[in-house]
Amino acid sequence: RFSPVKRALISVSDKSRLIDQAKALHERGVKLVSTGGTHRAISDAGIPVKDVSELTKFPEMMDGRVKTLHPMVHGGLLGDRDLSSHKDAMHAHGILSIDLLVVNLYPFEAAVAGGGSYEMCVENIDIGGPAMIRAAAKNHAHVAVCTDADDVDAVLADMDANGGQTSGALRQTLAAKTYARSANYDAAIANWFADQLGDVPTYRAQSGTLRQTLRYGENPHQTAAFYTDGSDRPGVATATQLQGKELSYNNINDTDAAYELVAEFGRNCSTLPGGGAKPAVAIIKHANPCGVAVADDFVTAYKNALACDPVSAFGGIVALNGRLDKATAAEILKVFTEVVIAPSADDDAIALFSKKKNIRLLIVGDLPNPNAPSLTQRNVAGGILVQDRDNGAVADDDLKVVTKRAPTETEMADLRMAWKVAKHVKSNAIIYVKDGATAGIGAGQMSRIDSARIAARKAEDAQKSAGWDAPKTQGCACASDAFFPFADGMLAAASAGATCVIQPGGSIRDDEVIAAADEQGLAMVFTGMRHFRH
Ligand code: 93A
Repeated sequence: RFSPVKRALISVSDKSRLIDQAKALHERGVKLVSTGGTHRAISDAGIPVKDVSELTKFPEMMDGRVKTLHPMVHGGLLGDRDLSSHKDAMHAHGILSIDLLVVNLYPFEAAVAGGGSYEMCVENIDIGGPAMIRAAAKNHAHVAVCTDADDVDAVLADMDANGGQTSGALRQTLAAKTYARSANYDAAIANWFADQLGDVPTYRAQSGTLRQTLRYGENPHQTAAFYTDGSDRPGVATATQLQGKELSYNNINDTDAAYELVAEFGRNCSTLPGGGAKPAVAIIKHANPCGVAVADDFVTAYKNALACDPVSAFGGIVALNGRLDKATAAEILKVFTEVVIAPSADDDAIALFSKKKNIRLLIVGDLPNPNAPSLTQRNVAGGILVQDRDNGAVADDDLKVVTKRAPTETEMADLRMAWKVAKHVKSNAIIYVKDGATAGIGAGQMSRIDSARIAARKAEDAQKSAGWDAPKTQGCACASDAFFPFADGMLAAASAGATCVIQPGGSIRDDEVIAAADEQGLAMVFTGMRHFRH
């Protein structure tokens, strides 16, 4: 159904496109009404416009907190033009109908992102704007509502195509968009309050801005979309894609896993604060790492990560903690790879990639801080589980040697690395590390001993494919994401060649496990913290 547009109320904080659009509406014979600052801007541009206080016969007051919260405004937005009782009420009270509402809200999200004070953020909570857009959207049978400048373009085009009227289909779409906007706006406010209270999940609300409708979800019969959450956490959501096909749902999920993991090793970016960490590379498949390595240069780190499980790395995601150079790009291009993500890339590396059109190259600018608080959410039937992201880290001083033998310095370095990787592997997780590279990863098994065996088998497979004399697990460090409930899992690691173990401890059979470790001459440290990832 088509609706004429005779009167528009415009009240916008972001005035960047205001004048052109007000002019376009005026040229189409639309009468304009506006609030304080918006009114000033439009009339300064020489376009006829009424002040909303002429409608309400009430001045704007309380620093603008009360300007449109009035029956003259809300009656004009909400009155059903098809109902005689509504028309009678409008007539009796002299309420003029408003057919088009153009509002963008006080920039609350920007105030928070810009580090605004508590008072400034509170003052940027828009009350009148959301009330109006929700009213207009409810009455979308007659009223069109624009919550950003693109919507105004759409309305103008719709009017031009339909003799100055708006179509029911567009008004309905705009109404849907309006409620998504107002829900997200309120969610941003709720989340800010939760932050003020110390980042407790209890008062969190889901909030997001549509970034991209995805071709499909985890499987082709599932629909999917990608939302940004408004946080400034560097990662796949904030990345610039320099080339390659559109990212899929699984690509985004895996790329996130890769980047969060590689960030654990710190920034290898001379231009960023604390950017002196060693080059680290992680290769991810199905959200689990199949190889991680730290080295003096990225080529070596990539080769060592790849050597852990070259079969699984096929079609994988590669993440770097520093600038992608040409030599590393050339190595990566030898293996079929879906996505490469890094803080930055050299021009000649980018040029090399451009010859392989399908591979996606993402540049982020920075790495996420692995210790920063944020939330994870997961749906269960009838509910949502919310928790702090696992940003736990164990300080060296908190590592407790529990065996007769303490790890050597080299063992300790590999233990620490194995523990970092373990946090990013689905439970049950067993990780073997030798000389700064994973030697075997056992992920996602229902029993810990199976993960230990799978990690050992991966190392044997890698040995065969590379033609080494022995698997890299000989003399390796082993990490377990949670305690060994029995000695058997730990002994499986020992028989694969591990000489030292890192694990949370805390089993009622810790004594047995420690005794078995001592018997094997293993060195074992307890972290006191576990890293389940399900
Ligand atoms: O302070 S408010 O919550 N109270 C209101 O009555 C009200 N009416 C419109 N904020 C209100 N607005 C908002 O003012 C709009 O959503 C828009 O963001 C802004 C435009 O103000 P101005 O035209 O004075 O620049």
